[in-house]
Amino acid sequence: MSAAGGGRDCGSPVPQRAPWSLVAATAALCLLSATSVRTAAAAPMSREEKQKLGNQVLEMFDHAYGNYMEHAYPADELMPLTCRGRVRGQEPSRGDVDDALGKFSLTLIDSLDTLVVLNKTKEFEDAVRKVLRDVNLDNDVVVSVFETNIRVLGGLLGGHSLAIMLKEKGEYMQWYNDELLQMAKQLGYKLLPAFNTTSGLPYPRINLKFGIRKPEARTGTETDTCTACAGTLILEFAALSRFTGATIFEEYARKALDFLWEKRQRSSNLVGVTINIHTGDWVRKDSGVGAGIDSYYEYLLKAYVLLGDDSFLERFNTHYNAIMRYISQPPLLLDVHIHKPMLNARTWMDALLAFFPGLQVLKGDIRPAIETHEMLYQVIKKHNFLPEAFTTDFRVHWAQHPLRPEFAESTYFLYKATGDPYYLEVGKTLIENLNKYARVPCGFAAMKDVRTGSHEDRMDSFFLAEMFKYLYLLFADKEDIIFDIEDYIFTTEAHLLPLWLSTTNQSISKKNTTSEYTELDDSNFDWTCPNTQILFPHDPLYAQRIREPLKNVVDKSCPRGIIRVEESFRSGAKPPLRARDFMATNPEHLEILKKMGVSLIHLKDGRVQLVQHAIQAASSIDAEDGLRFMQEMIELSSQQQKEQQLPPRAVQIVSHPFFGRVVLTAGPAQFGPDLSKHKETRGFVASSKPYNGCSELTNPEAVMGKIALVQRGQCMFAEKARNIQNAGAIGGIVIDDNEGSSSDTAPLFQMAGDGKDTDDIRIPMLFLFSKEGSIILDAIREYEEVEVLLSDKAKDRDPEMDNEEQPSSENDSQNQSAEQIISISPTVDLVDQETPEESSLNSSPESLSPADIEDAADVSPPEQTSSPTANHETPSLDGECTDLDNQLEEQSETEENSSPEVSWDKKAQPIDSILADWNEDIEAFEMMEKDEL
Ligand code: DMJ
Repeated sequence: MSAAGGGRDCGSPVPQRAPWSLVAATAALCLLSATSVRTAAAAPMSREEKQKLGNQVLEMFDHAYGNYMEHAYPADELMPLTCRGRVRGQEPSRGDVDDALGKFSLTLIDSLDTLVVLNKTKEFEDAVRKVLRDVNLDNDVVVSVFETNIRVLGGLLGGHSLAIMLKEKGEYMQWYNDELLQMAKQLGYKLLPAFNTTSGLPYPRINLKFGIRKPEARTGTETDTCTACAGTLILEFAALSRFTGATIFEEYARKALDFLWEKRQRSSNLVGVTINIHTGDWVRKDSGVGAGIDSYYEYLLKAYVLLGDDSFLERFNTHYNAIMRYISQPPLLLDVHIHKPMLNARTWMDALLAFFPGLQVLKGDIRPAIETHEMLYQVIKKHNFLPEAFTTDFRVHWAQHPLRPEFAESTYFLYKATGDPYYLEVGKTLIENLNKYARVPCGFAAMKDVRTGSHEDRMDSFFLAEMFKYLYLLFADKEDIIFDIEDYIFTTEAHLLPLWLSTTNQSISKKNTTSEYTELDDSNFDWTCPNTQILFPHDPLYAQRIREPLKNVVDKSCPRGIIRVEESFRSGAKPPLRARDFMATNPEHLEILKKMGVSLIHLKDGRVQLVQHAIQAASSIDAEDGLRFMQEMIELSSQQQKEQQLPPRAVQIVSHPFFGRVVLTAGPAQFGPDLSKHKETRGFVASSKPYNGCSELTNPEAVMGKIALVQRGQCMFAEKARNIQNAGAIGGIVIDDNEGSSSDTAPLFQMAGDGKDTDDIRIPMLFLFSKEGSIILDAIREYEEVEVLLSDKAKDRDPEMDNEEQPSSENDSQNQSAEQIISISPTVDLVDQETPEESSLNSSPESLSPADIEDAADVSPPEQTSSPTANHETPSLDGECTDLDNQLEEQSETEENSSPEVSWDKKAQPIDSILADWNEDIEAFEMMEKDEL
């Protein structure tokens, strides 16, 4: 079925279920006629250029997939920095994120249908044979039910869908006899025991071999799961049922969805982030469209499209109205509390919500989709990638970026809906950034820190399943794809399921239709497709006009508060006191605090501590304001702590064959020159003798003019620095002696001084964990001459990098190195530490169990006690615009100007305040990990 011939009569009410199998159900649903509209704002892209970009995507896919197959397969994922497979149990655990790895060649399965979309039919045929020959689904491994469903079950079903399509065409896959489907069914049965709860919500994890509960299973004691984890099953499970005729899968997935719907917060119609699978109580009552919830909404709308069941559309529309009412604050999408939806729950957004504009296209709500997408694009332009989380004033909140596809997905759907070539340019930027910053000799590496450009030894399977599909489709014309993409719907992992399933084995939906929906009023049935004539009324500049007012939204942004203006003024009352405006010396503020039940305790060290007793508030409204004030203060305090930390640094390997492509995350030193102030140092590396650098070097000739490598331990960092400096080294890298340690799994820290004056240390020193250090040591073994750049962020890659086959001559490199050695002037950096060798840079959330932490912000009246500690000074956010270009620089300046106590001495801070500061990040981080961020 072609898009143009799509069956639905967009624009006229269709009160019965539409024959969805006839409807173009890619996310461009009902909007495809708009593709003929071309805006004048962005110059149209020629067919040649589109083809060139499409070919570039193919080459990039080959680089990623080829390296996986060559160096990692049959392992689940490629580790692109060390060029080997990630085998669970053989690498240090990364926590929940490893639950996607089931020793089932995850990346191969997740890539199956991408091969067909990219027209690599021969490779697809080979890949299917490999899956059938090599993959074992019966491993004694505990895996995430959610991840296994979307990546593996979805991957097998997507592979099956395209295998039967190819077979029917008569050229490829003639031998295929539903073998992938049989594997999918086997896997489906393996997942079913997870649903053995009274609620019908699945346990979050399952042992592939032993299921749940049995002692050997090592799982089944969990009480909570995320909403997306329980609500993102219906497409794969229904497809499995309809393909095989085994109704049980669709039944189970429907039951879980019915339960979530039943538990929605009835006045706001929102759902929380985590739910108790036994009681159905919301465990986390914050609600957004990103981590933990995202694909629940996606699956409601897509289940309607795939299965044609009205109840799913009704539910989706109900939630969507709530989202647009409370969460959407264009161009932002901000989490709120389900019970108090006018209250924002945080001041930052996570990267997963970047899929939402794509979903809005499917819904047909283009304007907010354009707005949010534009905002996200500007954040990307600032940092090259979308940081894992960023604040409402667009500063980096969590700096990593695991090559997520969501933004590319939304870009593709917006292009389909608007035909605006602007979105092709956006795609081109994504391609350029991936090649420039993430491409390494052995694949593409996730960004460890978008600010420094450092890498993580990780290439997630979704990068192949989704990113390349969306980028390729963005530039492809109809004839570039060997089948009609509009006959399929994309799952959340971009696997393709055929729309004809809507008319196959429908008995299940009939059997399970509940009568509950009659209670809802008709306005929830948004039956009609948006009329593209109205959406784009002969106006080729439609999208451009929506983007225009937002064009500087990131650059010109001032820090935002977390309370909405309209709410503050709703009652005509004076807006409540904002944490960022609070001054402990302002008598009016103190009065307001008192009314809100917040008392101020002056600590001996000059700071103040805030404690709230809701029961002491003048009224329940004041108590609520107090609660909100405390939440703001906790966020502010946590933000300030982050800003007061030294950001991580980068060690970039610039010599052949790396040419700047491999960037390692390094811990900074509190002494030596400040690398953020254009003091980067470039030089060849040499090991010190003794390797611990704790005494005068016996090989000064080897380290002279070079960057000396020393091993951690046995003496102070500053002592090592002095010894290598005396031997003539121009910089130093301390490598952790703790074998196997890695910045992937351990919190980075900064190297402290030795309690004495460290002004005499004039060379930069950086710290690498053992795994990152061994990348340099391995390179020395293999290439002897290894040159690195020590800096605050990765610099543009060398021109040689463009020709990886052409190693630069040794002399050239040496000349470059000589030219680029920066003269080092003495700088006084930061403060002495009481701590003997190191101080923590990160709060090390891993070391704290969430159960140990009281959630100060969540304690309910009447006896709420929250105690963030604030400085006497008004927080520096006051009305000033932060120039993001200078953000890191400003950050360093703040560090230099800040008092030691404020910057470093966490010991002086009350423990509950620190815990409260950490708590939100820990919770959200864990949640994101669980949700496979
Ligand atoms: C993918 O596995 C899926 O898109 C999922 O729904 C969310 N996260 C990842 C990619 O970021």
